[in-house]
Amino acid sequence: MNNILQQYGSQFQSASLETISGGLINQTWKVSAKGENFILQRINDNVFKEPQKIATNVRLLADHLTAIESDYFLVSAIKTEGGEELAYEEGNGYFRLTPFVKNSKTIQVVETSEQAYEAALQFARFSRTFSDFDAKQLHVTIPNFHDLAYRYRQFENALLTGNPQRVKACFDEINQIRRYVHLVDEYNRILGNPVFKLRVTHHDTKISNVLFDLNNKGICVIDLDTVMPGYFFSDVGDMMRTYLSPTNEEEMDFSKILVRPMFYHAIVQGYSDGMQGALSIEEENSFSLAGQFLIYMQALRFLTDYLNNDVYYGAQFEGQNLTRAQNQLSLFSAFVCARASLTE
Ligand code: GN1
Ligand code: MG
Repeated sequence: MNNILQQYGSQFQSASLETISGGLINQTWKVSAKGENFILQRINDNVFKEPQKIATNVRLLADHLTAIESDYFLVSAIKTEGGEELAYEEGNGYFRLTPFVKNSKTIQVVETSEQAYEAALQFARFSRTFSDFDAKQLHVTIPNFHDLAYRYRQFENALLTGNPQRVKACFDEINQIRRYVHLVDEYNRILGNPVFKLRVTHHDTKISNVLFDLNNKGICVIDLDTVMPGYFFSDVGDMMRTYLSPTNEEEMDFSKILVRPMFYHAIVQGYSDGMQGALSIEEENSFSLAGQFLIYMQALRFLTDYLNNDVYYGAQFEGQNLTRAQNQLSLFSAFVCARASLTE
């Protein structure tokens, strides 16, 4: 990584790197150089086909904050000595360097409902801060990223063009997915309804994308590569998907997958508080639908990738994406069962 870091100046000559694991798409390192810490991220340009769009989006948001004199803390990229927001090396790809925020920490697993509340508050605060910014100005860094109808079409294509042995072996999972196809129609209906507002949306609301201070209060959100115009469903739904169960999508013992009602209520409360009255009544009434959409979408995405020989997520062992899909289908069932009592 030396050639990349050198683009940021001589301070990085004897920098040390430590891998940060967790994400499935980009690679991340903590960089220490001359007593200061940074985060370096290699952008996966198979997924982000035009990495410059990420940099442009963050700059547009930063400019907006300056214009409205907001003190919102946006973690922007450090520029290379040549003034670029991305460092590039032939054969090595695109990188972003950001400061490591002092006295901050990230957490990997949501253990308390207070953490869920704080995270939801932060993701809502992020969207709310940009409520006077026209979200349509942002570039779409991954086209159709959270478009449920598009994800369903990809799944149907995989049934036709994917690995035929895998398609055959996934008879049960394919049927489970098909049983809930009405969600796709519901999603399409909703998108045509302007009461669901297009907002600046994060699209990757896992807990490790929130910075906490040392008193466990949220500071801000990070990992802004999927910030795009989007809907309430994406951020709320992905929190449901990743905070409700004490297990994550890698868990292979599906009997451990649970929906924790206190965590559901913490997300609803935190998100509503952070939006400060900006949600429409219809949005306020759609929290549980958001959970369904996003859990279902992730099951679809993992299963589709398995059928397509793991081209998108990769796999460390045979059947990993199938297991992930089964895990998300279990979570989906648990969520659907719990839904009535959650929304009482
Ligand atoms: C990917 O790379 P990571 O883990 O932040 C994916 C998300 C999925 C998630 C599932 C760009 O996010 O949409 O929900 O994996 N990001 C992209 O773990 O596809
Ligand atoms: Mg991400």
